[in-house]
Amino acid sequence: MKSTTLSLPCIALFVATLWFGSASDIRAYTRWANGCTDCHSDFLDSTSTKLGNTWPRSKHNVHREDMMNDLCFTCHVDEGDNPLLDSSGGEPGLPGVGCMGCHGVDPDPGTPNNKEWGSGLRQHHASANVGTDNGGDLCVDCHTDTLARLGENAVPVYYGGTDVNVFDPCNADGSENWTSDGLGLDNDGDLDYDAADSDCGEAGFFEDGFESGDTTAWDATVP
Ligand code: HEC
Ligand code: HEC
Ligand code: HEC
Ligand code: HEC
Ligand SMILES: [Ca+2]
Ligand SMILES: [Ca+2]
Ligand SMILES: [Ca+2]
Repeated sequence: MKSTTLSLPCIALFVATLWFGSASDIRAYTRWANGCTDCHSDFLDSTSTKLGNTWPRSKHNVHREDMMNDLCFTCHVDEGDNPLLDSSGGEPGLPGVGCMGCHGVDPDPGTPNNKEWGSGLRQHHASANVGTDNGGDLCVDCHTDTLARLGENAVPVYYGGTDVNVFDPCNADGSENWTSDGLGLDNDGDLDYDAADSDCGEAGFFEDGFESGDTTAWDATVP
């Protein structure tokens, strides 16, 4: 009896050590199909995680042929590999930073990749309360983002690059939207998209005059 009560916690601790010690290797989201696909279906189909939103063709084809003119190595190192999230072969003028070239921004330029480019993307998942993956984890269970997050208007490094057809994170030109909902990305993860995000307010104002339609600050008095 005594040995049983002693050994059970020992076994539990041993198993827990194995489990948590290897968790980041097994579940690591270093690549698209190692965790993201728990919730996002195949990249090769045209479904969206956003209710009512549809892609005109597969996410793969819209990304590679519409958003970009056949730039395979913005995502792949070898054609057809399961892409790393923040590393790729690169294309002329475009560094090999993978998905983070559009789904992230460097919060601390000039320093080596600090693994926090995707903090806005993670914040969007937290804000939208997407819940846990198949391993029972939230993004924050593995990621500690410590640097200040940049705003919606911070321009990702691939935007406007050679043969890239996405230009404006505030989506004033519509170039960040490729689906039925008319929205681009919530780049900083506060759930406000594009021009509805206050980070984009000023740019919208100066680009087309009175985009917000908010007249409360207007003054009828002629100076
Ligand atoms: C636990 C489920 C889950 C996991 C895991 C997950 N996602 Fe998502 N993701 C969602 C849901 C749900 C949405 C839509 C949320 C909303 O806006 O209502 C979403 C939205 C997105 C968006 C659109 C964001 C925007 O600005 O509208 C991108 C891009 C994305 N996910 C990429 C990823 C990547 C890359 C990974 C892996 C690193 C990942 N997701 C892992 C559930 C998940
Ligand atoms: C936006 C990022 C992105 C770009 C750009 C991209 N791919 Fe992919 N590709 C992916 C992802 C993600 C997968 C799915 C990997 C998985 O699920 O294992 C994939 C899968 C594939 C596959 C395997 C599935 C299949 O269709 O047979 C091939 C081959 C492939 N890509 C070729 C290409 C070629 C060629 C180009 C350039 C014309 C390209 N890809 C551009 C992200 C990309
Ligand atoms: C089980 C642990 C785990 C979970 C859960 C997890 N990740 Fe990660 N993720 C990792 C590891 C490990 C890396 C690789 C870090 C490295 O290379 O140093 C990584 C890398 C990333 C990167 C590239 C690094 C960067 O620049 O930000 C992104 C983006 C990313 N994850 C997004 C997400 C999102 C979004 C979620 C939640 C939907 C998520 N991850 C949940 C373990 C996890
Ligand atoms: C050239 C810029 C660019 C690159 C590179 C890029 N994406 Fe995207 N991605 C976008 C844009 C813009 C959207 C939003 C389109 C829309 O919703 O209208 C998007 C949307 C998505 C979504 C949302 C799908 C949904 O549920 O509606 C996922 C998931 C995604 N990308 C994954 C990836 C992954 C994984 C990679 C790297 C392998 C990647 N993207 C590389 C620009 C890019
Ligand atoms: Ca859209
Ligand atoms: Ca936002
Ligand atoms: Ca945006």
